[in-house]
Amino acid sequence: MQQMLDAESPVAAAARSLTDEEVERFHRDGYLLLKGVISKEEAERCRRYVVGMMDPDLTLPVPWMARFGRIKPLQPDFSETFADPALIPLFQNERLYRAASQLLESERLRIFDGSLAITIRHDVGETPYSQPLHLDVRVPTEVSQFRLDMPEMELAGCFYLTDVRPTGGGICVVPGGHRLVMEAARAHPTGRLLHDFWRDIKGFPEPVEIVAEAGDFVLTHFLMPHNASHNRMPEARVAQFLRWVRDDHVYGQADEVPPGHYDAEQVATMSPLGRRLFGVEPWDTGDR
Ligand SMILES: O=C(O)CCC(=O)C(=O)O
Ligand SMILES: [Fe+2]
Repeated sequence: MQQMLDAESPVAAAARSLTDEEVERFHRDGYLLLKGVISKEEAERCRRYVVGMMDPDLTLPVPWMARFGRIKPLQPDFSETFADPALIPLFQNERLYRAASQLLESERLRIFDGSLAITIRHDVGETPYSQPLHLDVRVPTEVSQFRLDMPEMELAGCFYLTDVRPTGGGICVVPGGHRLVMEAARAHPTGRLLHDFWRDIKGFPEPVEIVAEAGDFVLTHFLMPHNASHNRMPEARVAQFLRWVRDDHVYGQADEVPPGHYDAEQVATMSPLGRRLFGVEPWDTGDR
């Protein structure tokens, strides 16, 4: 039994997947474009699955949102996570896990988010963007200041499941913007509260759209100001969003998962690494 656990241990397989140069670039720019994290075929399989969630008559279920051509599937309880068995391979991608481990400086990570977006063409709007520049962070709004340490940190990002050409609805980031956020927050006693709790950031440099291909992953620092561009292109952009924290995350994201939270089919699709990332199994089983 012990041997079986050892053989299955995701940690034994965990090695660096980013070069020193990439780690340096991540710290400098606050993001990295990782090319070909999944194959084009796998991206296409996932794209079809996500687009297939839409009713053929284009009825959008009541909880779903549609803003400026950006269609966001939501669960009946308005939660945004889609850990469907067909999409679980994206969550437990080994190369991404290793990159996240390097940047979060721990092998004991938890994964979450799993939200989806289908961005269809949108022909109007004065700015190139469909959202204000913002942060999405787990730091509660009751907390007045960021800690700026590893147990607070999150990594974020998205899989492109379609090729994204310029003005094709891509995610937009401010190169080095995470450092501007840290500077601004540090200089203010209630740094968490600035810019309407960082939901509407004003006065920052213009974000740049990430142009990339199906199967690429855009990895971002959690303090990276970002938004999405309007899709002015004929093709829909399809993306899946993921986030990682360490298992000592201070704001509860790595809390225990209640038994039965994931059904048997979901658990059966999870790899040993996946079961730990989803919190179905604790990190301290097996030989580490
Ligand atoms: O669609 C995107 O690429 C980014 C969307 C985003 O940042 C958000 O909805 O919070
Ligand atoms: Fe966002």
